[in-house]
Formats: sequence, C-alpha cells, structure tokens
Amino acid sequence: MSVVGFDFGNENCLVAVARQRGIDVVLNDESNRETPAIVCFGEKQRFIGTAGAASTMMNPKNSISQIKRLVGRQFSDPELQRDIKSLPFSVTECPDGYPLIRANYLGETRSFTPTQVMGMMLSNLKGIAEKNLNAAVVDCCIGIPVYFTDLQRRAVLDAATIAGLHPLHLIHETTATALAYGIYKTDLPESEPLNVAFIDIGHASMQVCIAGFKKGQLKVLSHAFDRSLGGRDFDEALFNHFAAKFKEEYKIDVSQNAKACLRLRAACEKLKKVLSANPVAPLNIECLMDEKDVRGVIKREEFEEISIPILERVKRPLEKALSDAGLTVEDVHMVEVVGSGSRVPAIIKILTEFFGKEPRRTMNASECVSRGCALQCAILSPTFKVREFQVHESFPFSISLAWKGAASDAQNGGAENQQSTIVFPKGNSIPSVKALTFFRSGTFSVDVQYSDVTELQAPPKISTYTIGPFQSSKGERAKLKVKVRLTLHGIVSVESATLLEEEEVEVPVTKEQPGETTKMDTEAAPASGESDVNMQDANETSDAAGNDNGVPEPVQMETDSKASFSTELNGVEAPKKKVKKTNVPLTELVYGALQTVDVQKAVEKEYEMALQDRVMEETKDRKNAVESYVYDMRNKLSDKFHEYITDSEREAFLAKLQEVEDWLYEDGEDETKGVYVAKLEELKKVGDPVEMRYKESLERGSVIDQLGYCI
Ligand code: ATP
Ligand code: K
Ligand code: MG
Repeated sequence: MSVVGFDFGNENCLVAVARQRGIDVVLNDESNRETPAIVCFGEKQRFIGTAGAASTMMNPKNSISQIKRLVGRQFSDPELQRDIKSLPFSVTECPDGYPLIRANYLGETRSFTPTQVMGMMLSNLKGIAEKNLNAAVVDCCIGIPVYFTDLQRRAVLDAATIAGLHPLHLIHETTATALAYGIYKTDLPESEPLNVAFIDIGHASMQVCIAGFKKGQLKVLSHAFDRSLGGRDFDEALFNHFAAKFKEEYKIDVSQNAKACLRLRAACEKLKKVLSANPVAPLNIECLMDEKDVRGVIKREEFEEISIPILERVKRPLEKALSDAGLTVEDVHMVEVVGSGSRVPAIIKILTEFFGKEPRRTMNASECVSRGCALQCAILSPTFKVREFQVHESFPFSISLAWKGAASDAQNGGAENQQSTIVFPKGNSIPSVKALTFFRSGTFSVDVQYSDVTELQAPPKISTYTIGPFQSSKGERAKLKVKVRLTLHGIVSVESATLLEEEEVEVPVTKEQPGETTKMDTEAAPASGESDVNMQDANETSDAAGNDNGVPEPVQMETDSKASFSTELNGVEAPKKKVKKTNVPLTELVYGALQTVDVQKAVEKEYEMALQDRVMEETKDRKNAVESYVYDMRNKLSDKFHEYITDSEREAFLAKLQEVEDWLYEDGEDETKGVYVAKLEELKKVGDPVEMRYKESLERGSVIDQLGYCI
C-alpha cells in the first residue's frame, strides 16, 4: 500500500512519500521538487508538468494552467469569469452550465472538462511518486483548499479516479501544514493549548487556520480565507502597470497578443520575486511585440503602492479567523507563514503589525502541505507506524437539510412550504454522521444545501435525494430514519434511509437478520418528554388540520449513529418493542457532478491519451537510438572498428550512415516507432558483424595476455 501526499497547487505541485526513515519530498524527471500544474496539448501528444511549462511559450493557446481554479465551478461563476479573461486558452460553456476547456490536440479541436485536466495532472504526479517508490501508487492523500465547495471536492475525487488514484483523505491544505508542524513537536503542552496561526499565501488564494496544539493532538479552532488573494494578483498588478506603460511608451497593446501577454506576465512574476529581495528591479523583454524591445524598472515602494488594493485585503481573513476561534491577538502564541506567495515583504509587514509579533518561517514554505498530506496518509495506512497524533478538523461551512413540508395553517390551503434544519453547523467536526427522523406517508425528497452562501461562490443547493418508495405496515405515516454523512473529505451525502416499524411484541428479538435489506433490532421506547414525542405532537396537529401529507420534522439528531444504536440497545429497561428496520431506496442527484458513467468514460479516455503519450515518448526514444547509432558507429569505424572491416565495405557503410542521418532530418523526421526500429535493425545488420569481429579479437587478445605470450 502506497503512502503518498500530493499538494496540487494553482502553480506548483509537490509529491511527498513515506519511507522507512520518514517523509521525503521527491524529485520529478527534471530533478525538481516543484512540478508546474500545466497540461499542454500538442500535435502528437500531451506535455505535462515541467514539460508542459516548457511548451507553454511555443503553444500558449493549448497550454492549460490554473486548473485548480476551474474545477467544480459553474461557467457563470464570477470568479471563473474573471479568471478566464486572463487565460490564454479557450474556456466555453457547456449546455449544462459548466465550463469546458478547448484545445487543439492531435490535430483537432477537442473539449475537456477541468476535472479531466486535473486528472491528467494527477496522473503525472502519480507517475513521479511511482518512479521514486518503484511501486504502484493508488492510496494517497490530496491537499485541497479549505474553501472548496462540495462540488469541487467531488471533482477532485473524480480527477483522482481518472488518474487511477484512491484518496484516503482530501485534507485541507492548512490542516496538513498544521499536522506537519505539530507531529514533530515533542514539547507540546499537556493542558493549556499552544495556539498557532498558519497563514498560507499561494498563487491564487490565501488561507488562515488557527489551531490549538496539545501533547499528541491538534484541534482546528477556525478556518478563514480569501479565495482570490495570492501571488498571481501581484503579477497581475505589475502586468497592468507595465502594459499601460508600454502602450504609452512603445505604442503596443499586449492584450492583443496571447504570446506577448504570457511573456509579460512571466517577466512580471520574475520581477516580483526580485523585488522580494531587492529594493529595485529591472524588466527587459526583447521583441515583446511588433518587433519592439521593451525596458522598464520599478522600485519596491512603487510596487507596494500599486499593490495597495491587494494588500488591503490581507487583514480581513486574519480578523475572521481570530473572531471565529474566539481568540484575541494575545491568545495566538505563534504565527507561521507558508506558501511562496507570502514572500512579498509587504505581506510580512502586515502580518507583523496585525499579530504584534514577527511571523515565523520554521516550516518549509513550499513543501509543508505535501508533507502533511503524506503524514496523514501514513496515519491512515496500516503499513506505517506513526506517532499517536489526533487531528480534530473543523468543517468550514454550515450544511442544512431542506424539504417540502405542509403548512399547518389551514388558510394556506395546505400549500407546500420549505422547511430546513442545520445538520452540520460551521465548525462541525469532520467526519460526522447525523440521523434525522421523518414521518411520511409516501416518497419524498430532501435537499442538501449550504445554510449560508455569502462566504461561498456557489449555488445553495448541493444535492437532492429522493427517498422511497416505502410502505408502512399500518397504512399511516411511516417513521423513517435518514442518515446524513459528512465524510473525511468534507463531502455531505444522505447515506441511508431506514423504515422503522414498531411492533408491540413482549418478547424481545435480538439481532436477527432475515434478509439483506431487512434488519431486526430492539429499541427502547422513547421516554416521554423527549424531543421525538414533541415532534410527534406536531404531526398530530397537522393531522387534525386534515393534512395527510404529514409534516416531516427531525425528531432527533444524533451526533454519532453508532453511539446512538448502542444506547438504544443498552437502555432497554421499560416495555420492549420489536422494531423492524427496512432499508428504503435512495436516489441521489448531485448538481454539477459527473455521472459515474462519465467518470468511467474519462478513465478510458485518459488511458488512451496516456498510451498515445507513451507511444510518442517511445517513438522519440527509438528515433534518438537511430541517431546515436549513426554518430557512434561513424566514430568507431574510423577508430576501433577500422581494422575489422574492408575499405570498400567501410566506404559503403559510411555512405549508408550519412544517408540515414539525412533521412532523419528530412523524410524520416516524423516517422512511427516501427519505422525507427526497422531502420536501426537495417544498420545493425551491417554493423553487428563488424562489432562481433572486434569483440572476438578482444577476447583472443585477453586470452593471449592471460597466457603470457608476447606478440
Ligand atoms: P495555491 O496554494 O494557490 O494553490 P501554489 O501552492 O501553487 O498555489 P505556491 O507555490 O505556494 O502556490 O506559491 C506560488 C506563488 O508564489 C507564485 O505566485 C509565485 O510567483 C510566488 N513566489 C514564489 N517565490 C516568490 C518570491 N521570492 N517572492 C514573491 N513571490 C514569490
Ligand atoms: K504548492
Ligand atoms: Mg499552495
């Protein structure tokens, strides 16, 4: 079982693996720890990661970046709309309201969902892990921003499936960082927690997490974020500054030229990094547009001035995190800054002022997320023993369950009204299961939705579950227990619906399972005064109003279904009732999520594309083999092989080698793998006998040497 952690960044991805001696961030093929999150579609294959970044300038319109920004969002999402304006590739709206990425691939225009592209990138990262571990990688943990919606989380899971990965845990990036921070600390307090604020400023967003650490555990106290405050916003400010300047000075409008935009943006990013360490930085780009070379320079003060609109927003998530944690600045003992976007000195200045203390950088700012993910994976894996460390995670949103009820008010004419209840309030621990009891006479549906979308850029409705059909034996409203789960990934779903039928039988029946879907169990009669009795009262009222629709009301919400079952069993004292439990069918509709068949299709497509990439890599490899054979043989023919071939044969062979070399640059430039393999064979047919004669003579020579003869 593999133990791998992935940090899938907007700009950079990192892969960490667990080995016997600990967690290692591993190198990609180009010997870098960071792999750019770029998928470039080519005429014959895809280029992913570092190779993708290298192809971007040549092929900007087909180089897909900012993948993390695009997944699990509607096309109309204002943030997505803003993002795609500065992207060099085309993003269009699919009839279902979700975005599609258009790219020229294998000579034709193709469409890909952002999830698919994320799958491609994950597949590349998986390959990096596999090469380093020399083993197949399936189980993993993937870091996600805390602000990811239910749909975005589902999209990451689908992308993982496309890549052949099985995430054990989608973990919030800042929580992964907090875990990587705390698990190595041997001096954590026993009682009063050590409160640490983690601030991650990446390429596109800022996240804040305040966690309380005690010996062997961390508890997340609050999460806050700004989805659109990251390193790229500074690049954009510089970009706009210089684009305006160049328009004036050089009369060029870079916005009209995709490549010029890319080059200026890349130059601005470099400039920003220079400004992190220097008070002034120059910008020179040759032949940016219309054959014009451009020059510019900017001082750090000037950069900070044009960045004021961005810098002004840094404080808000800090304040939010503090107030949600119920802490004051004095209660925060330590401030840790991570994410490479935080290297802008003005940000550190703001953090220092806010917390009244210098933020620390004791963590490896670019690696900590991937390390935390690998640690979490190791904790969940049976193959690794990890120091006991509990992570108490907190869910960042409030989730409600909503359903159509019936108005008890007769004047309403029984018009259906919407009712809802918060199932998982903000700050709820992850994972969690809650059970609600409904009284209903026929098939009904419930919606899972965000209680508050002000902090989110998402439609309120997440999913709809249709529960039924079912039949109550007594012909009246049936009692149904609906279980709702908040998974380890922070995804909410209705997990099951159970029909509960009480039968007044004196003899308690214990754990008898007549069938797969029917379960018999004992249950204590509800004590009077308990909430379910009240709710039943409410139902009777609606009955009296002549409404047989029934008002479904949650009568109980149990924090842990397992725990509640055991209390039910243990609390058996008063008159016993036999409760027959029958599973009721559930139909799930998650808005915007890929259907299982679509994911399966995407898996197949990814397989095909990966095969194509491999064939192309092998083709290149075979072509290189022909080329190096030509050079190598030519050298040897004039050197060590010289004596083992007749002059005329040598002349002919050299001519043949020249002919093949010319062919490689002309007709044979773009051939199939098989053709290169055949070509090499053709050359070897002539070359091998020569090589053989040479080798034989060497062996003879060594025999002679051993025997000590002198020649
Ligand atoms: P996200 O966390 O948003 O998903 P990410 O994890 O890919 O993105 P990081 O790798 O943490 O982001 O940070 C990348 C950002 O950091 C880029 O915008 C990059 O320009 C910026 N950056 C890197 N080095 C420096 C530096 N020395 N000074 C300023 N900014 C820097
Ligand atoms: K990163
Ligand atoms: Mg990051």
